[in-house]
Amino acid sequence: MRLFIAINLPPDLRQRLWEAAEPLRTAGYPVRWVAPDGVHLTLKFLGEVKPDREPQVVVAIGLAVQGAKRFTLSVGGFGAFPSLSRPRVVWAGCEPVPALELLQHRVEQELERLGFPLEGRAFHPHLTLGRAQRDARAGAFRDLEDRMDALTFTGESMVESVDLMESQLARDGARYTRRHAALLAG
Ligand code: 2AM
Repeated sequence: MRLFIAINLPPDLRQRLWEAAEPLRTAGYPVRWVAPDGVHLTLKFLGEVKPDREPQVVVAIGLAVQGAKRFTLSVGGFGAFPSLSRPRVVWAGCEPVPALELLQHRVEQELERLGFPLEGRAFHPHLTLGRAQRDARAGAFRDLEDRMDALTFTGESMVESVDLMESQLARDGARYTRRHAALLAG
């Protein structure tokens, strides 16, 4: 099973974000857009995991969140990785507040104990809105930055759990299912 650890947002916030990003979708960029219910903040991608290891992963997430309190996640700003001119991922930003960075760090630490390699890259908390097609031509995104600058969106949500998610790859994009929720303290 293909697993990752994520923070999920409430449906109304995802919907508002989807609506705010509409000018990007209608601009005709060569991007596969993520449906609103597929938008999440990935803390750690685990990849293919044997089903009998899932209980260990659940325990590790429990240890990672131990003592962590609920916190407010702020969403705002749009961008792209690795660059706005040749994007692979188009995203909405999340404010890298200390509670979020600490949580991500602890998830990394606990999962490393189980043999999942540490992420080599810095943590840039984001919500993936779309993924560029591999064969997108140079120049296809010329006005992306201007279009993003014209968007105004801010949203806040109380983070109440860290979730173990399963990703099932399908022809029309990935389907995500929540397999476990590790609750943060109130
Ligand atoms: P992304 O949003 O930055 O693309 C489920 O596939 C989640 O895991 C996605 O949100 C994706 O992050 C992340 N993900 C997928 N493949 C990954 C990989 N090889 N390394 C790191 N994260 C990955």
